Amino acid sequence: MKFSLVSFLAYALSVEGHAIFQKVSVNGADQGSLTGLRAPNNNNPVQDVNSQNMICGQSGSRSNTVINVKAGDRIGTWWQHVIGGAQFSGDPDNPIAKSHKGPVMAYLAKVDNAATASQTGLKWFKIWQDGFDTGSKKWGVDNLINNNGWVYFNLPQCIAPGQYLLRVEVLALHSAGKQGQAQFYQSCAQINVSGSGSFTPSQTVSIPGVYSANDPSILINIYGAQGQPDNGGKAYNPPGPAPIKC
Ligand SMILES: *[C@@H]1O[C@H](CO)[C@@H](O)[C@H](O)[C@H]1NC(C)=O
Ligand SMILES: [Cu+2]
Repeated sequence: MKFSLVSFLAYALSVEGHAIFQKVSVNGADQGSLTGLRAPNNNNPVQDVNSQNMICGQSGSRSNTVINVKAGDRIGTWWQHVIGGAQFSGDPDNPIAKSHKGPVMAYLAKVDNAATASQTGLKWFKIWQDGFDTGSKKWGVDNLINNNGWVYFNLPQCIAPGQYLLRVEVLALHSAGKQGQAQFYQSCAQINVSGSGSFTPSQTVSIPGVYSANDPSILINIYGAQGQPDNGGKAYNPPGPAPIKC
């Protein structure tokens, strides 16, 4: 019963502590608020893994811009509590509530025109993830908070040139001990990749479809015996496929 009390308290304290992926940087160059993004305009999580909102979040803003990048570039994605940043001065839940432990993951899907392509029926592959470090006891979300809302990763050098949707996802597991209570936050960036790579994935996944509500990475109690959010010291395997290796 201790476990459920702890997760209940974590939920009750953090019910408003959500976040939105709302800005991209490329090798440190800030692209501007909502530029090149398909992003929700509220910070409510998606909790139904079969919802179309799992793709790029609840429909909100949609940019006409496609961001030019090179394979291998260092991409930054910026997460804040509400669009624009903190909800109010001193907002303790910016960039996201500290309770919202969980992984951060990035997927790509090839499209003909990233500004106009439909986001349904695409073939996604994972390029990066930050799960849980059993040594430091830090989750991907902890690293996001420590970087003031920025999450950085490199676009794989091998990916083929062309346009893609880049979907970046935070999965908050603070209440995930109960089915349907894991919280998914995601937006998609519209990117045009140049380079000389030729990688095309041999295996892809559908979104929605890649996750199930009872996936052991999604229906999970992350609290140890003292109520600490360390997955009981065990390794954590983020849901979905492994990131590609170049
Ligand atoms: C995508 O990048 C290529 C290579 O740099 C460029 O020729 C093309 O115009 C770009 N397309 C868009 C839509 O920006
Ligand atoms: Cu939340």
